[in-house]
Amino acid sequence: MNTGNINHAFLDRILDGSQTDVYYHFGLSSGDHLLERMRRVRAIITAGSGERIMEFAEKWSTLNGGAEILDFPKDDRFTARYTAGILFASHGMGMPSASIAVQELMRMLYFLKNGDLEAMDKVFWARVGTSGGIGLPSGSVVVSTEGLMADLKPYRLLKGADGEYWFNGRFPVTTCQEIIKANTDSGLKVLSGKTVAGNDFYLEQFRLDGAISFETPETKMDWLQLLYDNGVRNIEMEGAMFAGYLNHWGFSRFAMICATLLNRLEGDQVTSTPEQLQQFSKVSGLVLFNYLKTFFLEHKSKQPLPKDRKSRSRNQTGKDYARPPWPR
Ligand code: R2B
Ligand code: URA
Repeated sequence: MNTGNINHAFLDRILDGSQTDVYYHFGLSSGDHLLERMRRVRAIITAGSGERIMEFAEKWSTLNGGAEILDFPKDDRFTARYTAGILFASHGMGMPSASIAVQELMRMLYFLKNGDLEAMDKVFWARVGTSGGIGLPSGSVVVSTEGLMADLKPYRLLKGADGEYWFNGRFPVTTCQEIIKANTDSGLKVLSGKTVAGNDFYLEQFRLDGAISFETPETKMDWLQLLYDNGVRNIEMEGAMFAGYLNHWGFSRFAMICATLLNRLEGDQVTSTPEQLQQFSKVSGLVLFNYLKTFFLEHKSKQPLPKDRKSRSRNQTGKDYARPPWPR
C-alpha cells in the first residue's frame, strides 16, 4: 500500500472515534452496526447495475452454504450487499459516478480494517461489466491489463485552474493472469487487453449514432484502428479511474472483467436481443466466479480469515488504535 497517498489526516480521526464518517451515497456511517458485521471482508466486487449486485450476492451466498446476505439501508444511488466475506456494490455508469462509489468503499475498508494497511492490501477488488469489443466476437470477455482514456493516456482530473491530477491505469499482471488461468477450462473466450474508458457512451467512444456526433465513418474507423494497434481490445466507461485510484492507494490485487456486447468494427448500436444481452452479461460474472471459487472458496481452509473483531492494529502514523466505539 502507498501510505503517502492515503488521506490519514481524515481517515485516522474516524478510527480513533473523534469523528464519524458518513458514506453518504451508500446511506451508511462508520457508527452503523452493519459495518461491525463486515470486518472480515476479503473482496470488494463492483458492477454498474444494482440488479447484478443482488444476483452476485445471491450466488456467492449459495456457494457459501446460504450465508446471510446483509442489505445496505439505501439503494437510490448505489446498491450494496455483503455476504460471506465479499462486499458487492454497484457504481452506476461513468467515471464521475463510479469514482464516488470507489472513494466511499475505500473509506469503509480503511475503517473496517482499522487502518491496517497490510490487511487492506489482502483485499481483492474487481469491476465486472460490459463493453464494446474491438475486433472480437460479441460475448468475449476481456480482462484488462491497463485502463486508458480516449486519447490513450491515463486517467486524470482537473486540478482547478492549476493543471491536472494524473493516475496510473495499469492493472496488476499477476491478478489478470490468475483470472485467465482460473477460466482455462471454462469454454469461454477470455483474453487480456488494454481498455479505453470514454466519458460519454457516444462522443468519447466515437459513435456515429449519438444525438451529437462529431465523427465521420473514416475518423471513427481511424480511432478504432489506432486503439487496436495499441493493444486496446475493448471500450467501456470506468476502468481508467478504477485502476488509477486503486494504484494510487497502492493495492496489489484488483482487476476488471468485461464482456463485449458488440464488435465496434462492425457498428455502433447494441442490437442484440434481451436474451443475448443477458447471456453476454452472464459470461463476465462466470469469469469472476471461476476466479472467486479458486481463490476464496477452495483455498478457504488454507487461508484462515483474520480475526478482525479483536484485532488492534498499528497504522502508518505509528499510533496504536483500539477498536473504535460503535453502537452494538
Ligand atoms: C459499460 O456499459 C455502460 C454503458 O452502457 C457503462 O457503465 C460501461 O462502462
Ligand atoms: N458499454 C460501453 O461503454 N460501450 C459499449 O460499446 C458497450 C457497453
